[in-house]
Amino acid sequence: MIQTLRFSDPGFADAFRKIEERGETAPAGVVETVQAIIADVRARGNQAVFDYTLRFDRLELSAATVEVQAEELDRALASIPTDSRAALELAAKRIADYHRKQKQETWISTDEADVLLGQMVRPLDRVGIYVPGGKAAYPSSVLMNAVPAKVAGVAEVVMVVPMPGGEVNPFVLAAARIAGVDRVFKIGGAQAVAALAYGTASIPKVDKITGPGNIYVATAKQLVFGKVDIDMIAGPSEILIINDGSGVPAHLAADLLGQAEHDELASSILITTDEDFAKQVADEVEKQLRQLSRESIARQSIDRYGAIILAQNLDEAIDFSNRIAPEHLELAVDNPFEILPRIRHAGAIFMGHHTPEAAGDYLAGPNHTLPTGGTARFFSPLSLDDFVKKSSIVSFSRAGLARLGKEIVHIAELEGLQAHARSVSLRLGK
Ligand code: HSO
Ligand code: ZN
Repeated sequence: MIQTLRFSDPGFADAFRKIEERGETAPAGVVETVQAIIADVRARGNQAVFDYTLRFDRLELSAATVEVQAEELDRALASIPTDSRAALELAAKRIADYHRKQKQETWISTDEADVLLGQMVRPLDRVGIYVPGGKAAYPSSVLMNAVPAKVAGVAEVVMVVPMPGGEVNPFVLAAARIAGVDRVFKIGGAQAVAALAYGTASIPKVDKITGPGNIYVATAKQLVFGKVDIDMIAGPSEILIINDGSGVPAHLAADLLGQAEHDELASSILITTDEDFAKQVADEVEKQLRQLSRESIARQSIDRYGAIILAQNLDEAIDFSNRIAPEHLELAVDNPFEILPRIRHAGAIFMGHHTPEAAGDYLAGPNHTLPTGGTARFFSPLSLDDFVKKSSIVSFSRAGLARLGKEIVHIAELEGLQAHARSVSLRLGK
C-alpha cells in the first residue's frame, strides 16, 4: 500500500530523505569502468566499439554493418500499422510547432556610442542522439530529441541505439525516419557515447550528445562533457500532484502509476488537502497496480518512493512543491491558474483535471526531457536552445572607437596589458 504521510509525522523527514536520495550514488566501479571504455574507444576506435558491442549486446558488427541503411529505415516506417504512423506523425508535428515558437532570432543594433552590436544564432553542425534499447526504447524520446534538433536547423542528426542480439523496436526506427534523423548506428552504452564524442572511422564526431540512458550512459556523458556538449544529467524521474479534493481519485492514481511504471527508482507523490480523497487514491493505486503489465516495476517504485501527503491547506502544498522542484507537476485542482503564479520551480506544469502528464509525454508539444531530482531550480526542459549556439557581433566605427577608446586604454593600463592599450591608441592616432 502506498504510504500516507503528514508533515507532523515524526518519521516524515526520514521517509522523505529516502525518496530524495534515491539513485544518487552510482554503484561502485561504474566511473572506472566507463573511463576505461572511453580510453579504449579513443585508442582503438571502431574495433573497441565493435568489441564492446559483441560483449555487451551479443552483436557482431563491422564497418560494413554498424550503420542502419536508409532502406532499412524506410522499411521500418512501412512496416508499422498506419494508425501508429499517424499518431507518431501527429506527435512530431505538434512537437515541431511548439519548438518553432522557441526560436531566437539573430539581432543587430547600434547603441548610443555608435557601436554596432549583435548576437548571431547558429544551429550546431552535428548532434548525436542516444536512444536506449530494451526496457526504455521509446519512440517518443526519439521525436523529443530529433525533432527540435531538426527545427533548429542542425545539419546532421546522428542517432545511436543498441540492438541487443540484433533486435530493435521498429517504432524507434520509424520515429527516427519521421523525425528526419540522418544516420542511425547500431551501438549503445558508454562505447557509443565515447564514439560520438571522439569519432571513429565509422562514427562521426558530434558537437552535442542528448538523450536518456542508463547509469553507464549517463556517466559517459558526464565524462565527455567539455569535449562535446551534453543535454543534462537525468536522474530517476518523478511526479508531484497537488490536489484540493476536486477531481477523480482513479485519474490521479493512474497518473501516479504512469510515473511508477517507468522505473523502480521513479517517485510518485500526491499532496492533497482532502483526507477522504487521499484514501480513495490509495485504494485505487492498489487496484490499478494489479492491472499493469509492468506491475512489478511500478509496485517497487510505489512501495519505496511513492507517497500521499496530507497537507493542511494549498499553501502548504505549494511550499512543499517549490521545495522539491519536481520534474513533473500536476495541478489537479479546481482552479490551477489561480495557483500557477506561486509555482517557482518545476520542469513541466500540467494544469487542471484534463491534463494528465502522459499528454505531455507524447504529443502536447513541449519536450518531455525535463530536469529531475530538484534540478528544476536551475535547469530548463530540453528546447531549441539546446541545438543552437550564439556568437557576439561587435563593430566600432572610427567615431565610436574615438568615443570609448579612452576608457578601453584606461582599463588595459590598469591591467598592465600594454598591447591591449596600444591596439586602441594606434588606431586613434595617439
Ligand atoms: N515520462 C518520461 C517520458 C516518457 N514517458 C516517454 C513515456 N514515454 C520522462 O519524462
Ligand atoms: Zn512517461
